Amino acid sequence: MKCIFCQIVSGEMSGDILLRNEHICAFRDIHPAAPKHVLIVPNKHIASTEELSNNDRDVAAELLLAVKEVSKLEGISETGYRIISNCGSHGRQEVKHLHIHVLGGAPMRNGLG
Ligand code: DGP
Repeated sequence: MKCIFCQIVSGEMSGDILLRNEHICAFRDIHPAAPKHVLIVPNKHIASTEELSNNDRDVAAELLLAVKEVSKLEGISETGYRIISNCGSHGRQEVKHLHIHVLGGAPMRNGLG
């Protein structure tokens, strides 16, 4: 079956999209873990940070720059937020398409583990 996030990027599956450009797409997480929870994904299928190559420098930069745009759109740029990218089984990555979680809208719990 085709990757869920590829389907959202292509429009085959609906998604609450906030932002998109040539390289990335940002949409709301279907199971929000915070009042504001947005996922930023590359349009191109890259499975995880481990699969990023030197040819992906533009997309890697766009992913991080999109965090700032999302924070403005979600009204959390001043209060702050947390970004997370899970990778592999120890990272508990469920969807095997690289994504950055942007979480905010309330104080995050202490700790990262
Ligand atoms: P991760 O564990 O980092 O792979 O998190 C994957 C996230 O993707 C999880 O928070 C739920 C979200 N998710 C899974 N399926 C869908 C979907 O079909 N639509 C949206 N918007 N989010 C999804």
